[in-house]
Amino acid sequence: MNMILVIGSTGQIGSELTRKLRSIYGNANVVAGYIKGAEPKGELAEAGPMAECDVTNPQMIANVVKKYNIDTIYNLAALLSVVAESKPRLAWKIGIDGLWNILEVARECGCAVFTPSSIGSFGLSTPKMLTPQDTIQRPRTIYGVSKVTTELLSDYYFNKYGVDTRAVRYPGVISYMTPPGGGTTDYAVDIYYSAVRGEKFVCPIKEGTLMDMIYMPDALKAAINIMEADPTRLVHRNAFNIASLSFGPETVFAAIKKYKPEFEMVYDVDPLKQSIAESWPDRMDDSCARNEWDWCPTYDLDTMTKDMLEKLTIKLK
Ligand code: AKB
Repeated sequence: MNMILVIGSTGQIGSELTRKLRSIYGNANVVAGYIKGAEPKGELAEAGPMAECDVTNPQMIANVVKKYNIDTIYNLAALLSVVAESKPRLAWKIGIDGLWNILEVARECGCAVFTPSSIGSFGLSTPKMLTPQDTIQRPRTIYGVSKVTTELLSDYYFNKYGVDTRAVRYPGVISYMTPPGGGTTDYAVDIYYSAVRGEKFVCPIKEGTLMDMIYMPDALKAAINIMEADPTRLVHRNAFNIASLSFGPETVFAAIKKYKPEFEMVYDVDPLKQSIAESWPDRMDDSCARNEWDWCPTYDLDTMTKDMLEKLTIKLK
């Protein structure tokens, strides 16, 4: 029987992952971990257990894990790339000191741990097209530095202590439920909101700037499938490239225009976001994930666009 703790359960990925895990493993078996000021509300709070679980407080993590007999931790606590640049110490404190606290509890209590990495773990010296699984990782953002460290620390705990750590490198995640906060790829979510609101979209990323993206249902599927994968097949662990979509602003704009012919977009490039975007891959090679745990995304740009527009139209009514 799985008993799961989602740390960061009210964030962009955490809120939807908690719901999905509850639908698979049962409401009572998934604890929504949160920090003060970001408490779960509505169905997330009512459907299953919830517990304050601040990654910077090791005793609090240990108490929650012991109280609920947790065997699997999904650690989604992190600052995204743009906001981390303005709060580098906090980004490190949450991303790395927090992960260390979780891994220590996992070592003591025998938990498996999922801590996502990102396309942000790559840098300018990484091959941009079909970025290999094992390649140069010299990012210049604090977000990237902390993601590479996340990967290494997670591997360290697996190799040294046998903690069952596994992860994926997330592309920009697109969803209609909880908005992302402070990422470089946020424009790919914001553009859908503008389209549904009937507003002109002001794009902060230059035409022709490719980045990997993924629709939320596929992002959730990746997190769950990697944790359920047969460990004897895993050559890699922290963290797998997962590719799904790769596009620049003009391509997602054209995909939306097919359903919203009146939609307009102009560019007003944000220098920080643009420089981060240019340091990330155009498209990752995800063949290791496909070979080692049968990764296969479901959505393409058109099916995602149709779904995003339909769901956001209902949500924003
Ligand atoms: C960000 O833009 O910071 C994130 C990411 C790609 O990791 N969405």
